[in-house]
Amino acid sequence: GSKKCDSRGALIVLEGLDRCGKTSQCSRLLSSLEKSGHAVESWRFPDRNTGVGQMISSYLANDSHLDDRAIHLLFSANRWEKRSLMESKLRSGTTLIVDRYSFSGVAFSSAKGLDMEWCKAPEIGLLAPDLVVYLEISPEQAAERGGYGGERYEKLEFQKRVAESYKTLRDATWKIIDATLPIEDVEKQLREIVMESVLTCGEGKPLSELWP
Ligand code: NYM
Repeated sequence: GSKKCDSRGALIVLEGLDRCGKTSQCSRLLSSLEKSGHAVESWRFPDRNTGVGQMISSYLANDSHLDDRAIHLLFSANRWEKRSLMESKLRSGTTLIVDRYSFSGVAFSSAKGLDMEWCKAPEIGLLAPDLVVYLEISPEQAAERGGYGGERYEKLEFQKRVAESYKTLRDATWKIIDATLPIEDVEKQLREIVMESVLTCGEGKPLSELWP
């Protein structure tokens, strides 16, 4: 018979509080995977380049006001509008490193007091990541790092609640890295964890959907 081997790229998600160092780690990881010859792209949510993304961006800049549930659904829609491209990239063998995903959606909105199950519902059916890496830092330490950019949510009291939400959300499959370690050490740990996941997906691990 025909042995099925659907080699594909890995869906890697990085999560964490604002100022945890996710964005620099994503770009370091991208160049290191590129250097070793992997097909890889770096994505981020919110993707501010789409129409929905522009509404989100103006909300985050405090240029517009939106109902908490309305903005939550826009963040989700912003992932839905990228879902089919995401799937075709993965199936064609490209690994995606994604800076924030549904977990940010749930953690930030539930930190406002919205019910967590309600927050999770619109994410059902999006692609499930093969790996979630949480860059852990206390809200206090994150706040000390060169200050926040002044966007909505970038306040110590709010970040404390986001940290609590992340704690509720995370499960045994998440990999936690101490984000207060030197940047090179975080990079090295991250690369090792990611390579393992890339390998498994290359061997034909099936794609699945949220919430597993
Ligand atoms: N954020 C991000 C949400 O509230 N919900 C989401 O679904 C996503 C993806 O947007 N403070 C928040 C977290 C951040 C803010 O993200 C902008 P970034 O990574 O700073 O561009």
